Amino acid sequence: GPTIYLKDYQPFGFVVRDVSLRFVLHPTATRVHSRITFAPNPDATAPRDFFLDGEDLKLIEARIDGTPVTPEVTAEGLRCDVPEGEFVWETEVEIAPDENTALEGLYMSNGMYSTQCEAQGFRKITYYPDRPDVMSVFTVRIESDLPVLLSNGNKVATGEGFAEWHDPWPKPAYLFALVAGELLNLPGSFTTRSGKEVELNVWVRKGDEDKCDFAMEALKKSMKWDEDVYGREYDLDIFNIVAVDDFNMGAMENKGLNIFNSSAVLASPETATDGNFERIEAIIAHEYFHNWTGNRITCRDWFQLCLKEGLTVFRDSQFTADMRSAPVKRIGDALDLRGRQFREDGGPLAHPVRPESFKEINNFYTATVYEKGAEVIGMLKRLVGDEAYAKALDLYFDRHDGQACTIEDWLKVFEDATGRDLSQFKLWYSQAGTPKVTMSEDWDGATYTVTLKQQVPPTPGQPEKAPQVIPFALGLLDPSGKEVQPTTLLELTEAEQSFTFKGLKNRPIPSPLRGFSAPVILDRETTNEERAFLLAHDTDPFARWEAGRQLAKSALIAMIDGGQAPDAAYLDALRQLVKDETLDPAFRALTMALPSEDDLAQTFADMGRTPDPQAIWDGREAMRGAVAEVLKDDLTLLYAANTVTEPFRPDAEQGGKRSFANVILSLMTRQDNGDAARAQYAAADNMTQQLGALSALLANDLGSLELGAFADQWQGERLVMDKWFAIQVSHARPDQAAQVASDLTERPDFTMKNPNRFRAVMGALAMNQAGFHHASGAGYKLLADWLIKLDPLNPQTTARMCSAFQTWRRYDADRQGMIREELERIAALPGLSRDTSEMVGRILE
Ligand code: BAL
Ligand code: ZN
Repeated sequence: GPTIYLKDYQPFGFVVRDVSLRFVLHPTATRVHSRITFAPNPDATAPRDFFLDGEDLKLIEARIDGTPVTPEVTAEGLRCDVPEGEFVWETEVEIAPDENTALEGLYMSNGMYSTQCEAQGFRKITYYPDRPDVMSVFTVRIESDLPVLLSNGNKVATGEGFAEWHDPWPKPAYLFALVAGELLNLPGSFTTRSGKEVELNVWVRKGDEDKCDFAMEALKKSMKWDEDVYGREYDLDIFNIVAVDDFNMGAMENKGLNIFNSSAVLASPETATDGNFERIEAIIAHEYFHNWTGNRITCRDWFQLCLKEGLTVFRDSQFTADMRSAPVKRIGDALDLRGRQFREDGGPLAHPVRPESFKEINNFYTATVYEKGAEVIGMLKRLVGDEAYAKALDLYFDRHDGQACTIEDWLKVFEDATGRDLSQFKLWYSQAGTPKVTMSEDWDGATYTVTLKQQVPPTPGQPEKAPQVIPFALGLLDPSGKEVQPTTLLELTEAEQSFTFKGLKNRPIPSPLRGFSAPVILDRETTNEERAFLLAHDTDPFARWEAGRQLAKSALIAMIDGGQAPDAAYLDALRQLVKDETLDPAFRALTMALPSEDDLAQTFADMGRTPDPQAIWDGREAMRGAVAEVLKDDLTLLYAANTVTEPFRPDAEQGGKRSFANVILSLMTRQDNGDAARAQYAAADNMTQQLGALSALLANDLGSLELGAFADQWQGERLVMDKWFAIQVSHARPDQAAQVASDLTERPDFTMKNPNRFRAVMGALAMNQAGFHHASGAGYKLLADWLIKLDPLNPQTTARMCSAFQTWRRYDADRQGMIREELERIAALPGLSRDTSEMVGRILE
């Protein structure tokens, strides 16, 4: 397919005055009538070309001002001669939602109709200028015998077999949505700060109505938070959320009608873990926040995706930090960024936060656009300060409400609000790659000097990089552990820069990159003594956790690499920390978690070494055994102290205790042959404890009885069964992982048509690093086999899962050869989707 470039952007030749759609729903022959008023666009620069996007549509008829016309129709759309001035365009097309397995456009899922239009799904519904800078007011009439018929905006009419909706806010087609089905609603209401009453609904399939309360509460909290913190009020009479089982992403922010993957809505204590609850709260907030950052102000073109996604992720992370624990959230975000975004940034799929070209935009809903995009906003806020940030955001909403904008517009409001020149800062949007910051120090007895050097590595298509603006937060401790320099923001703008601190009595111990103040890799020579010191004394929770992590990593590397015994200093520091009652249990749980296999593999690669997945797996196992041994006299007490006895609440306090108790339980299981885990499993009245116990058992090759009981208990609950599928693959031993995954695909309840179920097995396989990268190559082959099967049905999910192969060049020649073979096998498939073809091509390049 052709490559599309940011530099080629041209406005559309026409404006859309209004859109009126009529759907006559039928599983295999839905009729879509459109009536659209077009007028010449005065801002258009090129000659006007009336081309409307359209894919997989059967054109029944087209009219201009009531007169039938015969457009030239291709696989991508249609072109037609049109009058000079304003005109009314009408079409009738036929589509087959039941045959739409790509889950893009209008499709059916378990008997209900649903849509997914972002990025370019609306063109599978009708002919339209399917681009975000074409905005219009939509009126939608749905005709069907199904009882619940929903679309965007406010409901204006309803009767036997039909409903009509009108959305007064001009929007791009990607925000269009339609839902029809036999659904039940949990109703609610919210009164906005100006006193407007908004009707709220969470719509679900029968049987799921008892799992909506948490989502409803999360929605209300989000609405309130956006008023309190950003001054943003909701702008329609009604806000609907719908849960759909078959969905490619987490959720979608369609105006007034958010559509969610059911895994991102449905929760009860019995069926959802604390992690699920937190994720649901964050996604509900994210989609709701899009109403202003995405919908009221949208993107001019898809290259600007980070304009809405980076900002909205940043907003939802602020929300979570406010609702839960800010330090725990920040550590989680750093883990996620390093695990997913740094990986992407360091490999063949690296691209700037604002990409400059693509073949398939669906491939750019990435950790870089989303999570690094959010980090960039966090840095901006840190650099200008909270007050200036708030001022700039107010200006953004004032100036650009109702517009389709660019990153230039975004940065201009910050420049205008603060007087700051952001031209160098803008490199964060255009240069790919994770900057490496090398820190060195000097102490002359009176002055402490910190020298920072930055280097942005070459990435595909970008061999040379310029220095970026890096906000580097630093604190200093004296040798007694007292903080002698509170957190100070150093602004690194040059390739190399020094910063001095005077008036110190002793050489200080630095606490660098506090709060993970920039998404960079810090390179600094240090000692394990110093790491242990920071782990014991640092006042900054992120830096403290980071010190522990570095200590763990260094101990693990020494074990894996040099066959050394587990580092006694690390084990001792850990023992102090886990027993420190002043520390949040969630923080202690995070500090006990070992660096992931993938993280260790990358660490070896960064040292210029070839990682051995099996050795890494063995090393982590040995370390867990050593930790269990050193804590063995403390485990029972720690477990008891962190066992929640009050009724279940899905909040940070209880969740933190449960997560810590589960970590302790997994260590106890190494010592007691599974007694404590079996007891927890039997007594559990919530999924966090049930799954935690099952996981502890499986990790120790115990728990086959519980695994069977779990399936019997939960066979009717799709989302819980997804966990059952995934946990077996995650805990399979390296030489068995591919076989376990393969066996699961033989079950009647495995289906690749449901992305959640597919990911539960294949995603878990890709995450089981030692299993996926097992020397037999069975993991590679199994994943490729299934990607080949899935691609004709669902290109989006297939393409996304290809990223499992993105780290392939860090491995040895045998593994690289096997992976190349699989990638080439996929690439050679006749009729391979544009999505998968682009991904495989980039990975192989
Ligand atoms: N806009 C796609 C889903 C999301 O980021 O909210
Ligand atoms: Zn989003």
